[in-house]
Amino acid sequence: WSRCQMLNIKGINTTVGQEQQAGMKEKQVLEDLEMHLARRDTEALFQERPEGGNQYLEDTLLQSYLKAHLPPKVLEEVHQDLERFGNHLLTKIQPLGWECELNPPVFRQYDAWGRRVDHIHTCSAWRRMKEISAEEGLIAEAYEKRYSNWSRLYQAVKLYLFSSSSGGFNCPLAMTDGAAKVIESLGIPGSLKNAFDHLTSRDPEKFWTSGQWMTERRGGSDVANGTETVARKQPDGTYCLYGFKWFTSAADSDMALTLARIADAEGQCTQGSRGLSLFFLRVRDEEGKLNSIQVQRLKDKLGTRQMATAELWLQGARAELISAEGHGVAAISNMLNITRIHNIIAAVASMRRMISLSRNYACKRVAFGKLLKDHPLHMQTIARMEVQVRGAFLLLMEIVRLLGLAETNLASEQEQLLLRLLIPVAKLYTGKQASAVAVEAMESFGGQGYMEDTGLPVILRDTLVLSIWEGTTNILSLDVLRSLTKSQGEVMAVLLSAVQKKLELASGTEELSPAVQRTQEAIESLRQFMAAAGSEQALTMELAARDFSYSLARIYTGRALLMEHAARPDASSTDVCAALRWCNQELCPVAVESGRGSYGGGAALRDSALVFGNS
Ligand code: UCC
Repeated sequence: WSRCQMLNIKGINTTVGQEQQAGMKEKQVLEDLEMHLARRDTEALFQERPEGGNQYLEDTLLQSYLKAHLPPKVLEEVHQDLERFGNHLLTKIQPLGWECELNPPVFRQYDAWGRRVDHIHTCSAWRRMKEISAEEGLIAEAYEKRYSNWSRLYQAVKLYLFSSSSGGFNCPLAMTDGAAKVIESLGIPGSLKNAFDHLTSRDPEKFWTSGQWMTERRGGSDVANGTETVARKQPDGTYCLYGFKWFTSAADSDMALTLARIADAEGQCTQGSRGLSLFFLRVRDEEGKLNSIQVQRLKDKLGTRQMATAELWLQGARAELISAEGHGVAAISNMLNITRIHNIIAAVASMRRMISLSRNYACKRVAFGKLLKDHPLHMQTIARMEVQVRGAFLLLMEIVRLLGLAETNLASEQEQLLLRLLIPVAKLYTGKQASAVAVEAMESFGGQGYMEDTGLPVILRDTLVLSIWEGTTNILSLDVLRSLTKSQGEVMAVLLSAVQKKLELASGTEELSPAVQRTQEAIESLRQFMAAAGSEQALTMELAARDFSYSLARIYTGRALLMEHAARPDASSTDVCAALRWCNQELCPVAVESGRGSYGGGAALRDSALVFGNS
């Protein structure tokens, strides 16, 4: 029956008397089918792969931002370098990044003769990334300050382009930058001059990377109570560190900054935050021997597998005290703020990469008789992601612009306060955005997005960590409150007045008026919430911290950044469209939730009942 059916499908009539002829035709059809299947075997590519080009040249928002902000002379030089770097990324660095993914680090504890070696073997592509980082000045640029306050922004742009091709090398770079920043903020003391020179070197032979060893067995968020490592003073003034560092990223680094509690003559340590001091140490000596450190094992992580994260026993590791005693957290917060900015860079970069690939695929993939780009619903989905990444990108640029001003003593007190507030706000917001966008973009490839060898799942996996390390969303929401408390609320006044000023600027552009209006309404709601929250208990503010931080991120991004960009005389219709679309979302979730009484009396009990199902 099926044979007849097959022949009928092919239009062959099998009436009596024609069997012989039909038999020949049948043979022919079967041969055709076989041929077709055989050809499919040899045709490896039956869908075109999405491809990116020169990331810099393809990124119109980045180019228009640089054009709008950089002095012409700086722009000219930077443009040339970024165009070259974009080509370098495409032809050389991206393939190396993929090699890093395929050859994750391997840990060998003993050699063939039973000697303990604790060797972390990294692939040649990973080691090449280190050289490239030096050659490209990915850390040096920020410290040489060739372009004064614009150097930091320029460095961030290079890191943004590098990030999603770096095969995870953006992680050691984040900590290296953080360590250089700590040393710089200490005034580059003589004993750390050598380390600073290595961290900021453009010479691949000389360049060092740094670790940031903060997390111990009791966890990574509550550093004040979780740090057990003890520092014992030595006759020469150095210290020996004893403890267990539970999560040390880029464990192949040359040096590290870490926290420990100094033991007094009786061996007693001060507990809590005030007992923590900051130390510098080399991981290995000149002969490559570990500094009284044992590697217990490498972590088995969901993502960032290209990078060796280890558990380390410090068994008397020689270290130098570099903060005032008991001021370790405040000292390392300089590092944290830099690594948090790198986290924002990685978040924006991964969103940009996923959307670029999705956009490219939409121009190649045919479904239901036409290209994906001609399906309005598909394009609406990509457009929504594009608005997200645009907002996040401008928020990132705002932060590194402010950081550049602060580092060249050009920032006002208000700008410094704004920077302190925006770092946790942007880190927590973009960390969440990036995962959501990566999942959405993955879906835009259909089943192919789920295939390991397309490289897309790698981007998703590596993005998921961005809301976890360097402070989870809730920890950073509390950090937002910390910055408010420390400035006695002044930072909010600064933020709101900055928003107001920019809104006035945007009011001159007729098309932006709906967005201006929505932002005004959101600011008013935020003000009302703040006024009411002032008389509430601390618990109310704690419960509101996450929604409050989201509100700041959405209002500031919508105002500042998307509207300011769209109000430029040479703004494109896309810039205007992005600002309007951004303001179509709920800009002030904290007001909505407070209207529902979600933070009011008994909120914590209600939440607990909801979670545990108690009546
Ligand atoms: O290590 C990790 C993995 C490494 C991987 C790195 C890769 C990065 C790649 C990025 C992209 C590719 S993850 C480590 C994760 N751990 C954290 O991020 C820590 C999370 N926990 C916190 O942030 C907490 O809030 C703590 C530790 C800061 C809380 O400590 P305390 O001691 O309880 O907090 P205090 O008492 O409020 O703050 C102590 C001092 C205060 O200064 P003083 O003493 O002068 O009044 C604070 O103002 O520290 C100051 N401070 C800050 N200053 C605290 N936070 C900050 C801040 N963010 N900026 C400025």
